[in-house]
Amino acid sequence: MDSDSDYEADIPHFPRDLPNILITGTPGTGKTTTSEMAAEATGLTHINVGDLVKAKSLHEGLDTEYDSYILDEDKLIDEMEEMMRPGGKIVDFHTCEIFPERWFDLVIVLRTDNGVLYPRLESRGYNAKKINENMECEIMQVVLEEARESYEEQIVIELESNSIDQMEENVSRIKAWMENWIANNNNNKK
Ligand code: DAT
Repeated sequence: MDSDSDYEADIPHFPRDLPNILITGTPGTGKTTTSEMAAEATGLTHINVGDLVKAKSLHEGLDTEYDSYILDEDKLIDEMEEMMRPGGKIVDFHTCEIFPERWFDLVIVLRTDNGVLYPRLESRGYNAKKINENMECEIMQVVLEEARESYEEQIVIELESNSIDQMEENVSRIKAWMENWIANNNNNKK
């Protein structure tokens, strides 16, 4: 990760008219639902990275123990680079440290209480090992720590995602943040 940051420093930020937002968090915290609602509210385009990985075979096969794909990170980054360049994307993925820092203007980490997350994961039909792994990930704040290590502190925002009300509130905040970003961006161009 550190070597990535050094490398990042040499790459210019591409100017973009619309921001790119990353919505990340442990599986089950509400990334896809929130991203879909935020895309609807803002007009930005939702990229579900998990779906993209499957659709374009950006993986090295299935990890049968965890019943999940083994990501081919280089292929994924190459695939997404052109999509990200013009801005206007909401990227939804359960890990955040693999992406170039320069892609994102805002990184949202969704958080869910244990007692709420467990039944969400159960109802997905995950096996016990996968449920425990994800519960531990959330309890240890793994994704939040990753986000704080991978992106500038001021662009990383932690949001609670336990209830529908909180989800709606989160979408409103994303929309307000985007409008603010656009206004600032246009002012800077004048
Ligand atoms: P993720 O994309 O992080 O894996 P999801 O959006 O697929 O999560 O949501 C998993 C399930 O939990 C889905 O049935 C919707 C529900 N859910 C997610 N966030 C919620 C929230 N804040 N309030 C109520 N239900 C939520």
